[in-house]
Amino acid sequence: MSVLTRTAIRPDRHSNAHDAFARDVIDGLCARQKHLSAKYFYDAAGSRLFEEITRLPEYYPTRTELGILRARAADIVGPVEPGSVLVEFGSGAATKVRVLLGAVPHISAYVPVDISVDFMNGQATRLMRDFPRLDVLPVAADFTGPFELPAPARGRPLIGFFPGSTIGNFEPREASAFLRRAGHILGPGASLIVGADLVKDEAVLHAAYNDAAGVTARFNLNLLARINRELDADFDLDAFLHRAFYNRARARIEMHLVSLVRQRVRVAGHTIAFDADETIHTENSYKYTPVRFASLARNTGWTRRAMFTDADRYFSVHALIAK
Ligand code: SAH
Ligand code: AVI
Repeated sequence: MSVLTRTAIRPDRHSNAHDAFARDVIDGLCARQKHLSAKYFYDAAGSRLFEEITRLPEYYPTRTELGILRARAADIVGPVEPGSVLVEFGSGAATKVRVLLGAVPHISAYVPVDISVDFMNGQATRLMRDFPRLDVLPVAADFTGPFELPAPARGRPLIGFFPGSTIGNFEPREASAFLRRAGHILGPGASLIVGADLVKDEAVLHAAYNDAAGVTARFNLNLLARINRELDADFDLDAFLHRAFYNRARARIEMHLVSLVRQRVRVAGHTIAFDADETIHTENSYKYTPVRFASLARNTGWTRRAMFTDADRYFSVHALIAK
């Protein structure tokens, strides 16, 4: 099969994905507390900015989870039948999967699933070059809804992989819905490896989302730039400020964009009014305790086989099996 036939198809301006984006943005900006879904951070520019975030000294989750995977890959994946397929939800730069593939030779196919289609296709091409015997079968999908696995992956033993604490970007009820949906997609007998960031010292959390180089601020503001690019909007990026803080009562980092002045913005034919200091809530990043994550898994059709953490207990990797 050629590389081209293996890359996922990208939605265009007339697609359902574009219409859903426009609808969600207008609905969110018309709400009393203005909000935008964090899944829209990830156009090609947003994916590149997220990769920059993962290399920041303050952003401990990526290097900590990578450390856990490097130290314990074979134990984390557990027993693997020959011909097994690894399905990664929100594959991004597909860095962590390389550690699993290096340690577990029986995996014969990899299905990256991502909403950021161009970025995913680029990473899939690199992976095919580096692992020539691996079947790479990208799926362009929004995993908050149903989607199908590619035909060659069906009927084979499946291992789900959901690293990065992307699960933390869901509301608790969305996290439950996701874990149930993953159970249906992967089917009986499947296993699922989930990375979840842990509750910790507030100063460490605060710094991770307020880096000195301002990359997280650029990542947050790129959402407005994306809306300008794709929805004929006229956000002035200099009139909004990045704000991130830890909400202890809800055990989550909240990211907002603060309007510096009273202003009006045109978005897809609508006029949106902002007061000075009014915010758009753009992301939650929930932090778990090991106990709370175990109970989430148990209530959504999974049993925890094992949990792995680092020495500081900053991050957790959970190996789940379908009940
Ligand atoms: N797994 C990688 C990347 C995590 S960043 C890692 O651990 O480093 C989150 C990834 O999930 C991004 O690549 C983003 O494009 C993707 N993503 C976010 N919301 C999504 C959604 N609703 N459906 C599919 N992919 C999504
Ligand atoms: C992808 N996700 C788990 C990241 C997080 O930490 O919540 C996204 C991010 N937002 C700001 N920095 C990184």
